[in-house]
Amino acid sequence: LKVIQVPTTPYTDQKAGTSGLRKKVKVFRQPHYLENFVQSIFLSLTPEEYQGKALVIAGDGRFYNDVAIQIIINIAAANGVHDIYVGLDGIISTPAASALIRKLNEKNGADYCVGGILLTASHNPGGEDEDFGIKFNSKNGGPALEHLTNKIFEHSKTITSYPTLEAQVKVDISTVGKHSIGEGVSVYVIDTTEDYVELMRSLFDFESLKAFVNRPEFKMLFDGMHGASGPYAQKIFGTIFGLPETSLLRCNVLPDFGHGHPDPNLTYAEKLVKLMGVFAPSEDSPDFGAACDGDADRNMILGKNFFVTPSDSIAIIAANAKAIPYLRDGGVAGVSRSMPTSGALDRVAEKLSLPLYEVPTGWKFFGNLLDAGKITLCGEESFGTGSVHIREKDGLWAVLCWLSILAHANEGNTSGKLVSIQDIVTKHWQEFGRNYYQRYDYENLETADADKVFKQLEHEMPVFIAEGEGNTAVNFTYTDPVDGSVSANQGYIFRYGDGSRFVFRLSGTGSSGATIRIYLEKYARDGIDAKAEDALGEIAARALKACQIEGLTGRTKPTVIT
Ligand code: VG1
Ligand code: CO
Repeated sequence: LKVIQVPTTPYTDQKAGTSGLRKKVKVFRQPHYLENFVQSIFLSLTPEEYQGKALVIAGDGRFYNDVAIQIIINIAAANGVHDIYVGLDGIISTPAASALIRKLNEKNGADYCVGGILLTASHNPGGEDEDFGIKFNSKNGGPALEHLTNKIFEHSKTITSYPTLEAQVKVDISTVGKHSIGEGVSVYVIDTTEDYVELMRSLFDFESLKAFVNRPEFKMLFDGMHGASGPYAQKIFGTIFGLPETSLLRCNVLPDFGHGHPDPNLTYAEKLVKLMGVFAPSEDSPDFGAACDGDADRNMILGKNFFVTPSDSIAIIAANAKAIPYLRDGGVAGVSRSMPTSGALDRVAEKLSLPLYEVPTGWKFFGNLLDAGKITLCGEESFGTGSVHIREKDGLWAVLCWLSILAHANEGNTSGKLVSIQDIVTKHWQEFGRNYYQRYDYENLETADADKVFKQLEHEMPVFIAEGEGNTAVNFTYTDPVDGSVSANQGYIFRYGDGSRFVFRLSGTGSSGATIRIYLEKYARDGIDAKAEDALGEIAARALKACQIEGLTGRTKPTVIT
């Protein structure tokens, strides 16, 4: 294989956000833009880590995936990577990629697979005029830690050339099998649904779940949002559980997600939300509904006429671990949530005497805790839930957890009326109290306006502190208990004496402008039946006053409320 060095000039904007580099497709199409970033990944590793080793290239199926995969195959081979794993048609969901990296290293020795390059912009829209994304996951299957993403950024600013194959190869990724590209270098095109299904089968009781979902009084809907979860969902819910095709919505992967915004929330999964009767209750609504995002790591859980907040979801999974076979058998060592995620999980941890860790936003921060065995379950308010089985959040895993909890709650129930998702959540609130919760997103603001909002918040901190006994206001800094690394500037927390709070953060996943997120939370031991927006009314008003967002940005209301 003859390798050539291609001269290039650096870009200055390749700094990873919360989860990799996300930009418009047209940005990635600039000369050498993708190549520079990919080579910067290699430059940030030592040659011993990848030469003669394996690399996974995953993708969520979005526009430009196919082109990018071929470019990366050529650069990886030129860098001396020996075995390259690519998904059939280029598709490997983010959780399946994490699982694959881990499995390759379990099977072939821990240093076999250096990690994976994941081509995804997750829940961001796809298509020629929309977003593309790329991130590196390390050999534990988890997103690269900050010291590594910082290194990649540094290299991207100084890169002068990258290697690639003189005779560019183009691998047929539509056929499963081993494609030799010369001198022992191979591209393995694999269908990862098999491996992923086997992993799920090892965690859950598929037999009892199958029996449960086929009960005549039970009806469920799954919405793949035309993202990467589709093929996996079809296999588990369709082929194995035998659900009818009418239960599986949008499970075909489309490069533009059918012009949709593949983010499973109350705004963007609008059709499912309607069918489930969340805003217009009906006796005929199905019993269970779920959706995943573009790369299948996020999940939304719905019951009959009911929405489960992600913050409650992780708390309830933790509280019901006995309903989930591998958690029942293996136990739960500890739990973790991202800072803006509600304290519902804290209540469970307290009651069950489990260690609880509060980390900054972004799944990478759970990695060390999971690797060190300090936690078993973790979650984020942004529809992310996961466990120690991989190092990414896992949408379908969360759906299987909830089906297990439902099945368990209905064991021996022959009344003809199922214990519902709402019953389970209500019972949880009765036992632990309720953390009312809402998130306001102000998307795509002018960056300068967003800066003004944060300046204003700094002025407001002492005002808020003086306002009430026990009030605090801080800019969140995290020290990783495993490696001692410090991450500063992770969001402004305004906390009342009773633990209620509002939090401000700048999003790190957008591809243009700035997005401000406001997180509102109020804990109620009793009085659990209010509407979230009512219970949070006062806190919302105080938060809006604190940030003056309307005056400073001209926005009269959030783009999305979840
Ligand atoms: C958002 C969420 C965060 C999540 C991240 C990646 O980040 O808030 O909780 O980990 O997306 O999720 P930000 O910086 O925009 O708030 V995904 O499914 O896009 O990988
Ligand atoms: Co995602």
